[in-house]
Amino acid sequence: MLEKIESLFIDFKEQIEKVDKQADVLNLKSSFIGKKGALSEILKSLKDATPEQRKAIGPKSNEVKQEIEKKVQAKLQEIELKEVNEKLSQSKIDFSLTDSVLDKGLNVGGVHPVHQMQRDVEDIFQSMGFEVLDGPHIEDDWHNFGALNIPETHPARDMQDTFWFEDKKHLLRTHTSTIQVRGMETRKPPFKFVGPGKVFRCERTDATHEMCFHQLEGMMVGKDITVGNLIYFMKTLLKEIFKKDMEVRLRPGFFPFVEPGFELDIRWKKPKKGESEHSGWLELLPCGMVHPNVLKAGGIDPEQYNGFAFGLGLDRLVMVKNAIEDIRHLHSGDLRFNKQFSSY
Ligand code: FA5
Repeated sequence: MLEKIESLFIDFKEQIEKVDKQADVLNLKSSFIGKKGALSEILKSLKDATPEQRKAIGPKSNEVKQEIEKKVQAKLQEIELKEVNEKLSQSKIDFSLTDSVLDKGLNVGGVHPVHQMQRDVEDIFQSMGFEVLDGPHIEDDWHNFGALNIPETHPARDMQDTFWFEDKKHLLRTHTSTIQVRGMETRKPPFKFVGPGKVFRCERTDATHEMCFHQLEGMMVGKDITVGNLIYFMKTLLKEIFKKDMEVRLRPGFFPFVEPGFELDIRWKKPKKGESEHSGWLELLPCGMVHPNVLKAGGIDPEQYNGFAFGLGLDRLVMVKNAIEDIRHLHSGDLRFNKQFSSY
């Protein structure tokens, strides 16, 4: 039997050299190692072999099977490469275009600075063990408000001017805190995740406010989590982004979904002569300890678990990092602005 397996392999090697179509390779594979292939036929007489022979035949047939798999994969890749090269040789794309040609005025696309910032922040949190979650732009009342301890008549609904749909039940999410709710619904503690994305508010634009901007939500739930943990992650984030210690201040902040709640501001511009010491701060990163009602709404027992949450303004982070005076430049679509960023 051993000899039969060896000669089967030699036979396979000869035949695979002769095929040059994907379908033929796959047919050849199944005729040799498929369920009804030649190898299975040989192995049918394994029952008549002595225990000694079986000890040798088992590993040998596995080895041959693996070798055949490898050769099949290599052949399939070879055929695919040949096909791609043939297509390329007939295409009209000029692959000899060099950087110097591009310098002469051809426009190349690039990653938008806000998107680049989102990727950088995601990388930082992933390196600290956070998952990255997504959520829909169109939300219902429960995920945007109700589950976040903001019932229908609560005045906090007015803090974020909302674009409602005509049915008055759906809306464009006003914050990424919706991702908190969806994350809690699908996970069991302990967990930690971030959720970036676009958010929408029906508000007047100015140098620091857009109607459509980007946030990145973060949440960590487990046992005995403290404000100390929250501050550690916030400090690490800012240090990684700015590569230096930034001047920040933490002040009490009210959000119905956290208790206690904080506002983390970052020094943005130097105050000019005569300005108050509070000018030059930019509200960047509200955060706090998750309110027990929010945990309950997410199906988590607040007697056993607690956690922190934060909602970072990504556009504002890009502004501080690049000394951009007006947020409206970011989404103006003005290429003269976009081209100043290295990836363009
Ligand atoms: C919120 O949206 C809360 N959901 C954040 C939060 C999450 C708090 C978890 C506590 C726990 P706020 O409305 O302050 O909070 O927005 C968060 C950040 O988004 C702000 O600090 C700011 O950086 C940014 N931001 C808010 N409004 C705008 C706007 N109109 N244009 C650009 N950035 C904005």
